[in-house]
Amino acid sequence: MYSLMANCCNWLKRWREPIRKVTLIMVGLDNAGKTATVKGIQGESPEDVAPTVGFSKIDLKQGRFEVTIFDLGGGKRIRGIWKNYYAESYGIIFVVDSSDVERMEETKETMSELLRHPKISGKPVLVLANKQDKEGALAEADVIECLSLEKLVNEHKCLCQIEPCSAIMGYGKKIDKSIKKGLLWLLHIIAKDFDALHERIQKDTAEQKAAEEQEKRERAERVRKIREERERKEREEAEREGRSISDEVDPELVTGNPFQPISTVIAENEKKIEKEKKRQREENEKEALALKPKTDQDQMDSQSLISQQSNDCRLVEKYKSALTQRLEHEDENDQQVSESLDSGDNATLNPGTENSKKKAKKLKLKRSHRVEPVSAEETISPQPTPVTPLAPVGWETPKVHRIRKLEPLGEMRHNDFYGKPLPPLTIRQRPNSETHDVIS
Ligand code: G3D
Ligand code: MG
Repeated sequence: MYSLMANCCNWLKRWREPIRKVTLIMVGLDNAGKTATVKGIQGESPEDVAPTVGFSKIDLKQGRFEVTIFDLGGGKRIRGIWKNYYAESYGIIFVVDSSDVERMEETKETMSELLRHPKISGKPVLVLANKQDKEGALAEADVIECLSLEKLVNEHKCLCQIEPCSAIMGYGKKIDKSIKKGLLWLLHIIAKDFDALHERIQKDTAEQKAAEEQEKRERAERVRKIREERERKEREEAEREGRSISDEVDPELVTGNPFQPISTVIAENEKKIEKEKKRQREENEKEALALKPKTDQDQMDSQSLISQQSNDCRLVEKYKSALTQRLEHEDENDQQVSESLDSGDNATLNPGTENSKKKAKKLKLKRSHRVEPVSAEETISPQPTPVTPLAPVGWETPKVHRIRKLEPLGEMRHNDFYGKPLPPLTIRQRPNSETHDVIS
């Protein structure tokens, strides 16, 4: 009756206990059997396990505990990630390949480094001396000795339990009892001092988060500095090459949010197009303004040209009329002279009569050589002298440039087709002739 009452009290006590979330880490060298062990706990076959890349996680419920176990990769290169899980870990499961004596030293160093870590020291450690089914596997005592386990756990004040086991012996309910016993021991230790442990984990996790944030900021700062340095170099390069950096990078694109709603993008594009149109209109107006005075000037120039041309025409007309009058006047004179000549009034002719005859002859010649001005350009010089209609117009006999009499050819040098100098030309008299001939 008393024991029944005690059991009831214990059951009630446990029922009233809150559900506790506990995180555990499973570590150890690669090939020690960690994944096989985890799978066995989870109720899956531990055979044909693939090497763990990074980590795997399982969740299970054990009594009033919700347990999360992180199976962390044990390769030498990947062991660095272990420390990221130390802070939130309530306890440690360390798996040792008891059959691999050669790696005991490495196992010892790894365990020492683990227990030394400030976020691990003082926490409970379960050591699973795995692969006991294998021939030549070290017994529990030998493993303790090889790893100097007593010394290590005392140094770092870690409660420790070692369980010789075999992960491939069974899984689920048929799992190796040593594994189950070891897991229960660990959870029991954690439960015993749960509040203190929980407080520590909260504190360590907050510190780790702060450290991670700090690291993020530092990384962002490093990236910013690298980017600034790169932009500075690009600016310097652009300045050296004489091109504008704004042509290459649109600052709006860099600073703006790349994930804009489509309506915003369309509105912005419309604004840009409107701006561009406005700019073009302004430019066109400016060009039109710049062209206006030029047109006026052109008009003035053309007007002055027209007036000049009309002046020229007027001058030509004047010149023509003056010339016609002059010729008519001369014709009259000529007629008078010819009449007097025809009348045979030679006796009345004074010594100047002969001159008159010559003059008449000359005039006749002149008339036969009359030339009318063809165009203003031909007759009017660029700056014509003012011509009055009554003013006498020059009508001089055109100067005849006589071609000079050809001299007889003297000695001359000629070249042949190829440029070779030919013998000088000589003048020789033709036989039976007085004329000279040239014989080359
Ligand atoms: P790890 O996760 O620690 O790296 P694994 O180790 O769980 O991947 O196991 C590595 C190898 O050891 C596996 O074999 C696995 O089957 C085997 N193994 C795990 N536990 C035991 C055990 O208790 N006894 C024996 N004999 N073998 C075990 P493979 O051949 O798949 O590499
Ligand atoms: Mg593994």
